[in-house]
Amino acid sequence: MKLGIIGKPQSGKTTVFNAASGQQEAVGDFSKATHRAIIKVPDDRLDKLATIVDPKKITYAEIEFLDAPGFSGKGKESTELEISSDLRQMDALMLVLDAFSPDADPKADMQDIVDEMILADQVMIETNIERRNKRIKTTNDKTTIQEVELLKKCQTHLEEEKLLIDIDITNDERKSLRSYMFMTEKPLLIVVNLSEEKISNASEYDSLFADFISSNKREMTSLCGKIEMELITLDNDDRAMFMEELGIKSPAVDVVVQKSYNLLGLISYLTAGEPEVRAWTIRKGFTAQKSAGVIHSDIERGFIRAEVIKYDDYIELGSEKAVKAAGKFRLEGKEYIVCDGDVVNFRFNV
Ligand SMILES: Nc1nc2c(ncn2[C@@H]2O[C@H](COP(=O)(O)OP(=O)(O)O)[C@@H](O)[C@H]2O)c(=O)[nH]1
Ligand SMILES: [Mg+2]
Repeated sequence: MKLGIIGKPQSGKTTVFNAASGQQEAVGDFSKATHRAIIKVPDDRLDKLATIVDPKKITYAEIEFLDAPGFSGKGKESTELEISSDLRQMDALMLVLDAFSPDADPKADMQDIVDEMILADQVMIETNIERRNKRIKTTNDKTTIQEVELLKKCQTHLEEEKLLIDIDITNDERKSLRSYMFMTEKPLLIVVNLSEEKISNASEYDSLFADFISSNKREMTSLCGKIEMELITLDNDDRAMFMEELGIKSPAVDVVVQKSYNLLGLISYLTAGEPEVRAWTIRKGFTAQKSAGVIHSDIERGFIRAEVIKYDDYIELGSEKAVKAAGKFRLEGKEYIVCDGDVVNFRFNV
């Protein structure tokens, strides 16, 4: 899964990127550099399982982060849209808002970025309608006519300053929109970037964005990017001490990653063997057979049964043997819907 970081210039995008990735890209500069990183999804369930299984290695789920410039932050006044095509490839967006400067106005900044996303989609639609109309003139192709109708529907929706996430269309129509990679069709995580002083009353921002995130596929969280960036450079002991001093329970970056995961409807199931304890990313609602395919298509094809232990049972009882003795070891068929945190072993035959 790919997450794109967007926001006004100087809102803390690269700071948050560094905090999440542990990279040390220059902050506070106006260069239009693009940064990429693969980030491990923190998951202490893997660490706990590892204490039981003692594996050779632990493999976390991964997310790709892209810190890409392109938004002017000028909202409707934007004249040149320079939104990088890389951003269009993202599965979800994280919008970083400046709430640390003395004259910060995160709500207004959010509106500006949303306006810019709407503008970008409008431009994309206009170009495509034009191109298709030309084709219709020569071919009178029926599918193309339908496509234009759908694009016009989107156009009207955007003119009302609404995001395409919320447009009321059929699933098939939504599928046919996918290839345009519209900016306003992506799930959006708002990240309010607080100053060091405001970190203790972060909740005051919750109400500010409550309305915006009440629709589906939108989430918010707040953090202090600057502190988070320092946290990630510390070793575990120092980090724990620093966090206690600041009254932070878990690094906010973990929350960011978790929330992006939820936004996309992603969950993980776990495998726990001696060679490796590992998290596997699936979509909510995947059957056991489909989930097996994430490991290898052979396991999906030759699926026989899934041996499933609930994570909590595994930890509480302390071993596979004890789980079996307690009658909590389950054999599930291919239609079983895998849950977040299921510890699974697939039986298969190829
Ligand atoms: N006080 C404070 N300053 C921050 C915070 N996050 C970023 N900054 C500062 O804001 C400036 C811009 O940050 P940067 O990450 O480069 O923003 P970008 O242009 O969006 O990538 C830098 O001088 C940062 O040190 C924060 O949480 N608190
Ligand atoms: Mg930057």
